[in-house]
Amino acid sequence: MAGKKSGNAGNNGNEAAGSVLGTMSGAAVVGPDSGKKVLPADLLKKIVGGADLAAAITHNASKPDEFLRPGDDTPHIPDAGTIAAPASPQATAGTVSEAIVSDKTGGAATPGYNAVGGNLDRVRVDSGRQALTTNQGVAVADNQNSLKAGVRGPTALEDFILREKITHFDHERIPERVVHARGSGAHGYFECYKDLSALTRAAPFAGDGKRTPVFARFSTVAGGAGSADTVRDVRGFAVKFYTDEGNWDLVGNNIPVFFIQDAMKFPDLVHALKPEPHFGMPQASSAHDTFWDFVSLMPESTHMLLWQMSDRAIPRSYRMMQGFGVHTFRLVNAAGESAFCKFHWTPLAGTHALAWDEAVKIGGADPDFHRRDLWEAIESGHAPEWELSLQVFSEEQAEGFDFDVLDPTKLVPEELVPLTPVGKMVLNRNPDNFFAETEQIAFCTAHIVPGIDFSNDPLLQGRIHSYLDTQISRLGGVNFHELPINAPLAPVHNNQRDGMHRQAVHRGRVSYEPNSLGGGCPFQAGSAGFTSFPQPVEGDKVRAKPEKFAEHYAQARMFWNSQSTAEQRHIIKAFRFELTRVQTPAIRERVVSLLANVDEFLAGSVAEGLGFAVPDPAPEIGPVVRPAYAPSPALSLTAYPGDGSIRTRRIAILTTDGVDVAALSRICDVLLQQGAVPRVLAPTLGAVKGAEGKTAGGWQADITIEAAPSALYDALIIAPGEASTTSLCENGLAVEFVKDQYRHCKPILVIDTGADLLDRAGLPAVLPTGDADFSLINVSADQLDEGLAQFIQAVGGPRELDRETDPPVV
Ligand code: HDE
Repeated sequence: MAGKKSGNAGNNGNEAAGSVLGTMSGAAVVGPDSGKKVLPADLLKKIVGGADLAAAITHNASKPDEFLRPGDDTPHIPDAGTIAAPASPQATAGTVSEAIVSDKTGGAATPGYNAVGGNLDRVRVDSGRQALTTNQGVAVADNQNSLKAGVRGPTALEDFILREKITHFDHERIPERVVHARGSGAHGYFECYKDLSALTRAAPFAGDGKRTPVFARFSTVAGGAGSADTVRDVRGFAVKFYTDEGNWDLVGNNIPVFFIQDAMKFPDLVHALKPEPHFGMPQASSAHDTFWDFVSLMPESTHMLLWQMSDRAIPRSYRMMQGFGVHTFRLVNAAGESAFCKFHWTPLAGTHALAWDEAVKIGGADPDFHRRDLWEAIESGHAPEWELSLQVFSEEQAEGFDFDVLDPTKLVPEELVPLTPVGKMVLNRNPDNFFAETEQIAFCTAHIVPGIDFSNDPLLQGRIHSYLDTQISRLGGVNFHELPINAPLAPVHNNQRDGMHRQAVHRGRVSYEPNSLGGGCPFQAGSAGFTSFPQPVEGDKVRAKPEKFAEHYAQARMFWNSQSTAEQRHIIKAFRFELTRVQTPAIRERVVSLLANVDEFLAGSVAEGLGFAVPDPAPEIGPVVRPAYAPSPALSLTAYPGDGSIRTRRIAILTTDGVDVAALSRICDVLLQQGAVPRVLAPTLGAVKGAEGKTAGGWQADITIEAAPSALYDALIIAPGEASTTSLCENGLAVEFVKDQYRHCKPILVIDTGADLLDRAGLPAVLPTGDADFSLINVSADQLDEGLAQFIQAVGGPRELDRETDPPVV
């Protein structure tokens, strides 16, 4: 073709085509008159069109843009790549035979369209009314017997059906996540309240009321995939936004700070946290020597340790915990202006926690407690919601802070930078398939979109590498982005090719850029694409931390001082529990020496429980200025009580034969109207009989007292009925049930004779302080409605933590 114009008038292309036809020696010429090299029209279009495209792009016009010249503006954003429009679809085809259609091939690619992305409809499967087949689509006649040589003989090697089935089964498992293995997730959407384009050009914030589909996954950190949900642990809070400018993953936790300041220490932290390598224990728990050995030598962990020992680490529900992006991020608007930003998720249901004793008991009674809770809430139409708020601050403001905003062991107090609500997330659809969606979803901090950028937080910088890398082994190769749950809704077009499990069928011969044979496509987007914020960088190449990173205790103290008395009590008890399980005395003492830098009472109380005097405070790292912070009320769980509703709250109603049927019906009706989940518990399953021996208005026991202990319920009602109460008083399980409800500070409503069970359980009528216990409600039969109203208020409010004594009296 060199030196020749192609596709010009008067040239039907046959002549030119002659020299470029082939894959090597030239394709067979077909046509009505092959002697005259008359070519099929499609082939002509491909050859001539391709040559025209190549000729249209005479040189690489983007080249000069690659260089920064004196006086050039930064950020340096190149122009979009040059493209040329093909004269026909054939001009960019890999093969003209794409016009030949079969049931399998379908037609040719739609120009500019990648069918791998998009919604999940393209891969949904339902087998209703379908026969069983092999993976090759061959119908299976007998799914009961393997193929044998004689009915009592050996199995034949040729049994391809058995072998395919067993082989697939043998390979069903994939590696679990190295951390955050245990988790659960759901689909939903993010809705932006107001256009935020002045602040960021990020797609989810690009319009009033704009909705972006999301998938959120909540998780624990330490345990394996089969571990219990309610262990004491940090919770992961990861959200994938399928924005129209690509996927953005906000991979956060339910605690706003972290243990370490540099990615270099993450493998050490996780090795220390995970089961000890010699005997593989303990599962899903930080209460062992290696964890506390490590963190006690890492004073920067102190702040996070206080959060981890607080009730944050035993949430009542995934739906009732906050989420935090942890690191400082950047927002960038279309003009290239940038501000720093911290991300906060706040649950509309309020922040609520379990009692430690309760969390331990739930671990045995229902290890799937949080997974079930999320699933059931969505299934019953109570879609959980979180509000997203931003803390936005400038670089100049950040320089004035007492701490370094690049240090992930520090938070930005709300008193310094208030929260601005910007939108809400609603999770309203459960996955169809746990493995395909929740397990295969691949979150990655490197997944950001135009308008969002990283800060230089050294922990974040390391994460940018880690997540993509880990998915390669977890999901079996570099094409995990094509898994349906990971595929963006935004179109994907690039020159990345091949690799394990590739699904895309790329058309054409071009897989490089720049090109002319593909008309220059896919082309670099220039200012329409992602550009990194041009943050100036200075200084020597060095392995070190900035000075402000050396102060470790001021914010730990702020957190401690911001907790309610009950929360402080729980923190002390958690430290005592964990350190009691630590076997090495020197490690226990080292931890307390960190606490001695935070608060005298805290350190003293922990030390007392461990049977030693408070050691000297851990030595200072160097000359550091320790700022003094006022308590920050927002750091207490009590700051977010929720809307007081009892929707989705699980209420146990203890009954047995002889129950007052009318009262039971009324109780259930009222609770259902409130959106609560009443559960009738009785010693055995089956109909619960009323006083006259009749079936209780159709009420059946939902579950037995034995099968669903107290810890699984938010509150308790002891239904009235003389015979019923008498028999429950003789049932040790029922008595234990009542005691646990009291010990876990939950509301209890007793009606009429039900009060006998309170006496039998030895519950004090007033709080240890001598004040009335408004969550222990005792009414006569004719006051049922008033009692229920008070009960509903108590369930919707905080637990009656003033019941707690050390040791518990009940
Ligand atoms: Fe992660 N983290 N992490 N992490 N992380 C992973 O990625 C890592 C950190 C967080 O539901 C892994 O897909 C490094 C902070 C969540 O699938 C891995 C460092 C925060 C999830 C990884 C951190 C998190 C992960 C394991 C320090 C809160 C679960 C499997 C430099 C802001 C996401 C995987 C899900 C998962 C690495 C620290 C949150 C190995 C190297 C800080 C919520 O890539």
